[in-house]
Amino acid sequence: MTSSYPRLYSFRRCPYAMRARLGILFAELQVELREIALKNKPPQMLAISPKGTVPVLQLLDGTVIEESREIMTWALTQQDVQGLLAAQTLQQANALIDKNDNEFKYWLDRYKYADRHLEMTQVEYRQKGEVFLQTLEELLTKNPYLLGDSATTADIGIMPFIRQFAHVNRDVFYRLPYPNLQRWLQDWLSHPLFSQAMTKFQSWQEEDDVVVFPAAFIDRY
Ligand SMILES: N[C@@H](CCC(=O)N[C@@H](CS)C(=O)NCC(=O)O)C(=O)O
Repeated sequence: MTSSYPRLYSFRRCPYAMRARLGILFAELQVELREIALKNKPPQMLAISPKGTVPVLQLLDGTVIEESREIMTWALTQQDVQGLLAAQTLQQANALIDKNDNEFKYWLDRYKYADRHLEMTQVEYRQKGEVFLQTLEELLTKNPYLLGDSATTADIGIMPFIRQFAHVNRDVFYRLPYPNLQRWLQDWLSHPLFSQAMTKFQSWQEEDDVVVFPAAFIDRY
């Protein structure tokens, strides 16, 4: 079936895909969502993006965007009512996301799957990850959001990864000395757009009707 929306291949629990969905929600756009299973990627997705990672966005003109940060930025470039791409913080936001993706994610994966990486203990992996948590804590000591009084791409681009880190062991996370980060994460977890980003969908099948995401816009939050 042809659709009049850009098409997003997504996986609910993937933090990169969460980043893309949050970008789309904050931009107040709608896309056609195809939920996939990582173990059974649809050939239609692999045909447009052979590297096989989610998220992937295909625009109406056929352009394919296959990096989560680019999808988030594309969405907010279409419309950015809340100023997440504010020029004065953009460079800093990109630097923080770089740190997240290139350094923190490495330790996060090892902390999460310490039993598969026996070079260090789980506590050591956690402590390596905490270096980034300390950076964020320091920023959040000054401001309610990472880079000021309102959300930027740094917040929505990084939050899904901090959530994953916290969820390795919530008791441990909430006992760590990062009260501002803990408050920030809690606020994001209860944010209506985050709840919307985590809507559950069945895995897409070719014969399915188009799933529009979001199905409706949230008026107030
Ligand atoms: N740099 C990519 C990374 C995306 C990524 O690694 N996604 C994971 C899921 S969270 C994936 O699709 N992995 C492929 C697989 O597990 O087969 C981005 O930012 O979009």
